Amino acid sequence: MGSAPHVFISLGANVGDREANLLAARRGLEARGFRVTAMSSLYLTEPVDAPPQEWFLNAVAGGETALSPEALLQACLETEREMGRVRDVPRGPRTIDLDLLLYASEVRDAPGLVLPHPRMHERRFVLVPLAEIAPAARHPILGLTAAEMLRRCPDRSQVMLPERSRPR
Ligand code: PH2
Ligand code: MG
Ligand code: MG
Repeated sequence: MGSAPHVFISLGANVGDREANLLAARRGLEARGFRVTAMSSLYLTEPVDAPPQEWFLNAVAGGETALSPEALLQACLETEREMGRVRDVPRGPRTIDLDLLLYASEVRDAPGLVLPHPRMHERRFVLVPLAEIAPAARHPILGLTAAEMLRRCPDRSQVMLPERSRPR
C-alpha cells in the first residue's frame, strides 16, 4: 500500500498559458526536491478576494520531501522567480503562485511562513482540488479533514472542471 502524501502545495495561474505554467511549476518543485505523488485536476476558478482579473487555473500537488517547511517555501519562491513572476499588484494577476497549504501536522506563524495556510479553509479553489486527491488530509489546528472543510466552506465562488482537464 502506497503511503498518502503529507505535504500539499496550491498552484495557481491567470496570466499566459495557464496550464503550461502549472505544469512548469510542478517540474520546478520536483527539480528542487518535492516529489509529487498526487496531482489534482486543473480547475478553472473565479477570482476570490482580489481585484477584477482573469479567471485562474488552480490545482493542488501532494507529495513528499526531505526539505524542511522553510526550505520548501524557498523552493516555491525560487520556482516563482524562475518563471518570471512579478509581484506588483497585491493579489493581482500572476504567471504562477505557489502556496504551502499543509506540511504534515507542522504549525508555523512566522512573517513569510504560516502553516497551515491561513485562508485555505475559506477557499473553494483550494479545497476542491485538495479534497479530490486527499479527502482525509487533516488540518492540524481545525482538526477537520479536507472533505469536512469543503462541506463547511461558505465560499460560493465557481470552481469548474474544464472538459479537457484530467487527473495526471
Ligand atoms: N489567489 C489569490 C487570491 N484569489 N482566486 C482564485 N480563484 N485562485 C487563486 O489562486 C487566487 C484567488 C491570492 O493568492
Ligand atoms: Mg496565494
Ligand atoms: Mg503566494
